[in-house]
Order: sequence, then structure tokens, then C-alpha cells
Amino acid sequence: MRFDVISIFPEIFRAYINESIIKRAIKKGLIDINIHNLRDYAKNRHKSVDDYPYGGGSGMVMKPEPFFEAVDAICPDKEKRRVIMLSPSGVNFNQTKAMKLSREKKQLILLCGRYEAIDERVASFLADEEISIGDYVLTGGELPALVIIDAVSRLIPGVLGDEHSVEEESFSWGILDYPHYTRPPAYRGYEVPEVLLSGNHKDIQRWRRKEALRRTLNRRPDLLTSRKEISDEDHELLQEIKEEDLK
Ligand code: 9D3
Repeated sequence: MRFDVISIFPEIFRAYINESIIKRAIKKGLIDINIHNLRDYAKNRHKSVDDYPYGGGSGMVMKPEPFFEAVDAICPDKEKRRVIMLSPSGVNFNQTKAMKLSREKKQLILLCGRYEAIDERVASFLADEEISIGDYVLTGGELPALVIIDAVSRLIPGVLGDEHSVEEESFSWGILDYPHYTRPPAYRGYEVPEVLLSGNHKDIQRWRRKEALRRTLNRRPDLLTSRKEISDEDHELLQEIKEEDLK
């Protein structure tokens, strides 16, 4: 998969990309990430990439031309590119979206904005879609672009090592993770749940599923109500949790 990022702060990306899993994926040739400086595509004398908003108001608006010029220079063939604009007004990013993007054959071009906004013609006539990473206000689209690169890259076959279980991840998908423990078995009197030390694989599996469901019920009940169907075992475990909470 090839990612191209367009930003006025290209330095932001180096440190993250040069670490661990992403770096290894690049070395293995599974992904390729190219960072472009938007300012290189500003044609005017002052290389300005922003201007005052038509209609007035506070804050600056990013000019459309540098984005159009940059995208056309990076990939002139519309059939071979998918342009994603990072925007607080975009559609929310989630794991389903990450999975769809990881299967994309086209080059992904990520447009990052700064200032108050990007000229709407970029969203209307250059971008294929606008994505937000959540309901909080950031200072620009750079961190969201890294979030997308990270979430999409790890889903590409071969990017994660064998230590990561794809099978386990798909089983627990859509609910929160169970609590994890490692040695020592007691620390400052805080003990690891006995079942985990029992060696009884069946009991451990059941306990983990139950604790994952308990957390989901308490912290993210929306994840359970939006589920297509709940298995008989999950029903039984949820019933047990609800009865325990009455005590
Ligand atoms: C009231 C106007 N603000 C919109 C919420 C202006 C504004 C704030 C922050 C305009 C741009 C930004 C910078 N944010 C992004 O570019 C951004 C973003 C975000 O702030 N949150 C979640 N996802 C994203 S994707 C891009």
C-alpha cells in the first residue's frame, strides 16, 4: 500500500514513521509512505498557502491551488488514487473503515489542513472523502493522518508479527478487551485473579470473555446494543454479570 501525505508540517511525520512496526513494514516493502510539503506547490511569490475568508470572519482559510497542484503532481491519474481529506467535519473513522481502506488497491493521498479551514472546493472536487478521527478539536490534520496510516497499515497481511493473533482479534472484535496480568502473582498485596494461575484453559477462556463483556456493559453499552446478534454463551455471561451487580 502506498500512502502520500500532503502537509505544511512534513517534519511531524518522520519520528513516528521511523519507529517499530511501521518502519519494519516499510523495510519489508509492504507499505510505502511519502511526505510532501504543501508549500512546494504554492505558486505565488510568497509561497503562501492561506488567505482571508470570503464573506469575512476570523481565521485563515487554506487556498485550494496548492492542494490541487500537489495531488496532480503526485498522481495525475484519478483512477489510481484515492484522496482523503482530514477534516473535523468528516465522517468518523473506525475499525470498519480501516479494514476497507487496507484492501484498497489505489494509492491513498491524505490531505492535512491547518488554520480554520480548507477552501471547500478541495472537499468538493479533489477529495473522494472527508474523514474525522473523533469528536474533539485538534490543531490540524497531521495526527489524524498518522492515526489512519497506523490503523490501516497494521491490517495489511505481513505487517504484524506472529506474536499478534489475527484470529483472537476477530473473535473479540466490537467489544472491549479483557484485563491482562503478568508476574508477579502478588504485588503490594494486589493479587492476580486465581483462575489465570489455574492452568484450566476452558475456565480462563470463559473468565476472559465474561470480563470483556462486563467492561463493555459498564463502559461502552452502545457496543452491545448495536451488535447484530449475541451468542448463547454471551447471553449467559451477561446474565451472570447483571445478577452479580445486584449483590
Ligand atoms: C469551529 C470551527 N472549528 C471546527 C471544529 C475549526 C477547526 C478546528 C480544528 C478547524 C480545523 C481544526 C483542525 N482539525 C483538523 O484538521 C482535523 C480533526 C480534528 O480536529 N478532530 C478530529 N478529526 C480531525 S481530522 C482533521
